[in-house]
Order: sequence, then C-alpha cells, then structure tokens
Amino acid sequence: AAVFTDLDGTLLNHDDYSYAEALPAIAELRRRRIPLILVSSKTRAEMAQLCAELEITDPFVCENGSVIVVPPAWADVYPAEREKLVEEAGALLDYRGANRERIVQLLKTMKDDFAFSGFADMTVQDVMDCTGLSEGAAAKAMQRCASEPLLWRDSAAAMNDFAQQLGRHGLRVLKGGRFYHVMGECDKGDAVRYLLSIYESHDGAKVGSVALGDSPNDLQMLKAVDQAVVMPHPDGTYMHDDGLAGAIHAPFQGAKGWQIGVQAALSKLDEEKQ
Ligand code: 2M8
Ligand code: MG
Ligand code: MG
Repeated sequence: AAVFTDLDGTLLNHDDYSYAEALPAIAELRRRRIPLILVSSKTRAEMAQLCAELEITDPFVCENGSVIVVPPAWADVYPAEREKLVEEAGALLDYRGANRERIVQLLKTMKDDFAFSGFADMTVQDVMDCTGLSEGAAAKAMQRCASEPLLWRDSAAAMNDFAQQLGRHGLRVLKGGRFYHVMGECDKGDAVRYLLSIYESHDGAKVGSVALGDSPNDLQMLKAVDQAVVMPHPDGTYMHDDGLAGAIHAPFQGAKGWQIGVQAALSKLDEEKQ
C-alpha cells in the first residue's frame, strides 16, 4: 500500500501545526514498510524540514502538485522524463507547474480589478500574523518557486472572473485552508497518479492507495486513490466532496483525526483484499 497525505489541517493540526498525536500511526506505517508521501501546498523548504523531523525518505510533493521531490535512490526508477529532472543540492526535482515569478508579475497587473494580497506583498511578520507560523517557518513558506498564496478580499463572483482570467494565461486557482493558491495547470491528483504508477511498475502489481485531505485543493488527490479519507475543518464541517464514493470521514481534524483515519483506511484495504 501507499499513503498520500495533505499537511495543514490533516496530518498537522490547523492551529498549532503539531503532528504529535499522529506519531504512533506514522511508526506503524514504517513498521509495515508503507510509504508515506506528503502532498501539500507547502514549499520544498517547509516540507524538507518536516521529512527530516519525521525521518521520511519517500518522495514528496510541494506547492499543490507543482514540484515532486524525488529521493536520490529513485534516480534509476524515475521514468521517461528522467532528463527533465533538475538536480539541486542533492535532491532531484520534477518541476511540473508554472514559474512563480511569472505568476507574481501577472498578479500585479490584476491588482486594479480585484482585491487580494499575496505572499509577495507581505512581510515575514504579515505571514506570521495570518498563519500563526513561527518566524523561521514563515520564512520557509515564503521561499516559493511555483505558486502564490492569496488572501482574497473580494466577492465570490469576482473569484469566478479572476479564475477565468488566470485560465487565459495557463494558470489556475485552488482553495487551500487559509489561502487561495495561484499556480500552473497541475494539481495534487496528477502528482499522486504519477507516483502511484511508478510504485506499481516497480512492484509489478497494483498498489492499494490511501489519501487524506481536508480542502478543495485535495479533492483530485482523494479521487486518485482507492480509499479517500476526508478530514473535518476546525469548525467540524467537511468540504463539499461530490463524486467521492466510499470516503471515510475522520472524526477530528489534524493529527488526532489523521491517526484514526489512516487506521480505518488500511483496515478497509485489508478487508477488500480478502
Ligand atoms: C499555505 O497553505 C495552506 C494549506 O492548505 C493554506 O492555504 O491554508 C501555504 O502558504 C503554506 O506554505 C503555509 O505553510 C501554510 C501556513 O498556514 O499556508
Ligand atoms: Mg489542508
Ligand atoms: Mg494543503
């Protein structure tokens, strides 16, 4: 099996970003040699730190599917586009999204028509204030290469317009927990399907897959796997998940709900195998 997971509000608590209550389930995955693939809106700098803390050596997916970070040990199994991989500081990067500089330039031209502020308009202190991240963590969240998080200060109707205009430039906007993310034409679902196909061709067999997420930017990832786990928002409501058949709804947000969700999903996969 393989487990794909969102971070904020899913593996990490929404408010304090703690994963402490998920540690037993993470240890259990390690015991069973089940890869744990982190798939987040977060940056490579943020995610590399988390992988180091959790001793995760599996690939991970940054900025909503824009970048896959491939472990060096995978260099030979990573297929076709091998020559497209960029080597940076010992990591192999598969860039799939847009360039953040281009996104930020385009957003500048849209400021007269829409009310929003992006990370490029904010100081580290501003990002700390609207996320609750520490100074070091906020600085890492600002090291973006392929997407721009926005605080939207305009109407829902304006958001539709905004999304259409971005579409004309080959960009899209996805809703995360706190922010809207402007990015290239890719998503978490594409990255998850791609990684699953690599696991499957390596194993020569179908790999049972689980994904956990809480927000609309997770929906395509949840649809890409055998067993989806939908996490509640901090207010107890669940995202609108039309078309997600047989999903498990975790009873709590963040690390506490994650550990229950992972266990329930793996038992369901085990049952189905029998
Ligand atoms: C942003 O992402 C979250 C994920 O859902 C959001 O939209 O609320 C990103 O900027 C990420 O890099 C950052 O760590 C996070 C902090 O809350 O916010
Ligand atoms: Mg989330
Ligand atoms: Mg996320």
